[in-house]
Amino acid sequence: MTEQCIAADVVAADNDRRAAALKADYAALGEKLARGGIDIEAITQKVARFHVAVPSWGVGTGGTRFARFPGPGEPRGIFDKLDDCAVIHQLTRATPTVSLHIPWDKVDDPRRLKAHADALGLGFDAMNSNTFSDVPGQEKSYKFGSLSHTDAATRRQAVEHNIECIEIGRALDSKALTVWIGDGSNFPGQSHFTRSFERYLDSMKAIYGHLPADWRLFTEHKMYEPAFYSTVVQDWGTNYLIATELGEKAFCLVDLGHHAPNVNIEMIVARLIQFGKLGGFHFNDSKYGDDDLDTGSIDPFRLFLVFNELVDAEERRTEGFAPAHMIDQSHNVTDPIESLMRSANEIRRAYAQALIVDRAALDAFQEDNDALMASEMLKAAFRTDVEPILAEARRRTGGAIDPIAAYRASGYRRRVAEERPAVASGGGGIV
Ligand SMILES: [Mn+2]
Repeated sequence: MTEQCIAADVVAADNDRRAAALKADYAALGEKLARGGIDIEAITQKVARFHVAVPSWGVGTGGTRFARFPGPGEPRGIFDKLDDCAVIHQLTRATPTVSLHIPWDKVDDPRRLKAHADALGLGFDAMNSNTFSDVPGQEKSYKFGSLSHTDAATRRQAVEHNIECIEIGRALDSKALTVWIGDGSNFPGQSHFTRSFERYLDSMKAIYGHLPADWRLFTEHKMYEPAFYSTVVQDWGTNYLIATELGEKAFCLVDLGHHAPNVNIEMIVARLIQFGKLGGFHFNDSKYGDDDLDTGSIDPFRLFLVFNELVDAEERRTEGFAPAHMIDQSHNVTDPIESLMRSANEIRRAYAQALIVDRAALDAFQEDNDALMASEMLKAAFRTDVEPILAEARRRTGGAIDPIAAYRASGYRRRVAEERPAVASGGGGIV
């Protein structure tokens, strides 16, 4: 029996108040979609099966390099974080797995962590290593890099940390390791582009050699920050080279915030799918850089266009296509649980909208070079309000019709604020 963090009767009472309106809205949308030959039931079932992993670091309040303003009831450690993740899944039914970050989530006995997650009905997604900051007592510093460091002993320490992440992940039934490094340079001439990339590849090959047979290795590119002139894994091309050099278990992870403004991310996604190297996503949104804002809060059309490529690949039954979906956000001014619930719903919204694109018509307009109507096929799907599908998918699977309303009605944050004394820092996420 799964432990419920929010009383079932609170969710049921909130759902009861909304059920009649949802029924009417769902029927109306079903009728509208049926006129275009789309079966709403098929879409709802696919949406209900669509899951995205929540990052453990996302449930703590994030911060900027200027300040961090902690919220009430912040998780004190990974066990509290799992409780908060369970709330998100209980209400959205979209987030059954948690992505851990080591060393932030390191515990003496991973089996205790596994037991706690099992009791909450949660599993573990990709493990995330951290060689972009130092921990107390660490022998070598990562100030000038980690996997690409000029010093062999520092590189070895970073490799060993990643191997440790794999070992912890094995105990938790994780099946993937995500590697993002802060390595790079702040000044022209500071580091040798080719030699630093050679050192990085050698280190990654050592990590790859320890990857279990049924695991995948995700590498994440980022154009700048913390290094401001160059980064070793700067762009998707570099990322593709890495995945190709390492082998068939290595894939590219696309973090939506890790590109220059206006870069055509959906096309990058298409390219990686075409060559079998799309590992998955870190979903978030941004206006200027790696802003880590709530997914879909700034540019929901771009998110939809990414999902348009994913659904296209799904419907073409592209061989080996199984991207890992993860959220990667930093919440500075909202309740992280609310932001993550909203984000999970926005991701499902983009998926549902992409599912209702008339692909046969789109193909025909593309072949005919009818630019306006081809564009209109996408806009028509994007304009469709699919909220009744999302709400019905949640309702049918035991979630909340309106997760944020049910969450606020539950008083969960007030309750944990009493149980959890304020802490100075909680490993707010910036990866
Ligand atoms: Mn990321």
